[in-house]
Amino acid sequence: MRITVLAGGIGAARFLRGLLAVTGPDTATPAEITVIGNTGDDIWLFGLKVCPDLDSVMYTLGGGASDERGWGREDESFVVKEELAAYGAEPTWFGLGDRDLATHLVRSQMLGAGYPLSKVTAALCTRWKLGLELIPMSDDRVETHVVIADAAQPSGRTAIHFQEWWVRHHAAIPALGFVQVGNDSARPAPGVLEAIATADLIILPPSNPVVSIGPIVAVPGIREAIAAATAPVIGVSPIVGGAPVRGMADACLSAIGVPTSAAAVAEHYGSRRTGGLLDGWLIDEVDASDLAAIEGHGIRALARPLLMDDLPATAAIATAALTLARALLPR
Ligand code: FO1
Repeated sequence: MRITVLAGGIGAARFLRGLLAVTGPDTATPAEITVIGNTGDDIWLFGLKVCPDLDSVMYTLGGGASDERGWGREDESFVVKEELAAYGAEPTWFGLGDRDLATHLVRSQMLGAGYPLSKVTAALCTRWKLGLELIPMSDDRVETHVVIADAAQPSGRTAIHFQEWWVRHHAAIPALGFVQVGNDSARPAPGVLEAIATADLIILPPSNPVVSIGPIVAVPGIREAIAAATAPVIGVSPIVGGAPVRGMADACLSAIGVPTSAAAVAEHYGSRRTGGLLDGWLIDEVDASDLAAIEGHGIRALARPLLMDDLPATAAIATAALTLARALLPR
């Protein structure tokens, strides 16, 4: 079985650990997994290309992630960061760890030598042995920028890089919207459309619907490929009991006028029967009252515990996604 997963950062990386656990070669549902990673979070800093969501998946599945931070490397130090600050080199608000810097140095060196990001990602992943294939959504530069109010501007607005909004300002400045800079000329990376077209199952894990899944399906051609795919598309709600399980998806959803609820996110993604993304939607049992509303949008729904507290819990969520997909076959 071929499974294609559209992945953001931390939530997706944790879900993938559970999916790998239940689709290994000796399980009842062995699968080849391809992950299409979000690169809208990417940022150039000090001449280095940082790819937070790709690195979250790579480090988490490779066993090198800092579990408590959810990003960057375990056993990390920040000596270079301190030295940069001593020079007054900005930005000082982004925590580049010493071990993490090696990833950005290798990546930037290979990009500088002319390798596309997809080739660079494959090269970096040979060290980490993820047990699946990780492809960036595009080899072209696409960055999520956040529109905020700015009285100093004639338009009353300005845009800052997603990372400045997220890390420096903790998403505390109201976002008036999100812009995918560079998106118009971006193309899916090699293998992305094929991974969608040949999948037996497509999964949208519990990633941020706006700044993780959103940028991926905004790359010209990807949303259309998913709508046309023969595989069922199953999503896992990142919202439980009216709040994001982790991160600040509520700040992002409110910026685009979507309520922070499992049902509202399903409606935002839309049913594939009406040109949207989803055939099925996993919600937590606390949101079981939403089941009818979600089914009313033409999306099959299943209520299961969705908190990924440990590997068995996450594996159970992955199994529930496979179960829901089987209930939807044949399309
Ligand atoms: N997130 C923070 O909240 N503070 C940081 O200083 C920080 C540094 C950082 C460095 C490398 C990296 O790959 C990720 C980093 N992140 C940091 C997380 C990052 O902002 C998020 O992982 C995603 O961009 C949002 O999912």
